[in-house]
Amino acid sequence: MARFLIFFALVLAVSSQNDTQCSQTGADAEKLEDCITCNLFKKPKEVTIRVRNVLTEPNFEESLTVNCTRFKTLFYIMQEAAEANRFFRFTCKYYGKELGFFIEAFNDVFGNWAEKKTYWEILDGDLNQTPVGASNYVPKHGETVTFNLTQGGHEDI
Ligand code: B12
Repeated sequence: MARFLIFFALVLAVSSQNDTQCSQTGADAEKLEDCITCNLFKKPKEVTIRVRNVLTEPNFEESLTVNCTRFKTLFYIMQEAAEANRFFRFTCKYYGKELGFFIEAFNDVFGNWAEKKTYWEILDGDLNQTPVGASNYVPKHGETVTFNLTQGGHEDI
């Protein structure tokens, strides 16, 4: 019985240590990258977010992997990325419960639909446009989601 209790205490200690690592806020990218294992009782989920602008000067492309995310939808995982690295800070507009948030800018680089027909499209791991926005999209474990500044509308426009 005593052995069982010691084992259980050890499991709890390891699990809560990982949980603290995995759920820290304001962590820098290096610390997040160190967080390789998840809480023993949670499934690991790792999502890479890529932000790509080859349309306007200065061009840039940055990626960040969020390990052990505790969130389901892309919008919250984006917040973890923004906490880890200021490059991933974004601006958005809320359109209500159904559509959720429209992503207007990364790092203060805005799409300009009205004048130039540009916007930040969201691409899944196969580089296809996601059928829903950031608030409803649920990335898979290991998926890379790309935000690409593009020109022209999506399929049904
Ligand atoms: C025009 C349009 C766009 C334009 C909006 C340009 C503009 N600002 O005017 C552009 C090309 C930028 C666009 C982008 C996207 N869109 Co769109 N879009 C439409 C479309 C064809 C018409 C919307 C409209 O004008 N309604 C009429 C006006 C009067 O009503 P409104 O409420 O003011 O409309 C606004 C919102 O719909 C908003 N908007 C447009 N798309 C999206 C997507 C999201 C997630 C949000 C929050 C808001 C939003 O822009 C409209 C104009 O301000 C609808 C389909 C439809 N027929 O409704 C799809 C639609 C709304 N879009 C859709 C999607 C998926 C996207 C993208 C996520 C695609 C992608 N993977 O990149 C991106 C958004 C990415 C991001 N940065 O967040 C889906 C949403 C599905 C869902 N339940 O989440 C729809 C329903 C099309 C579909 N195939 O099902 N879109």
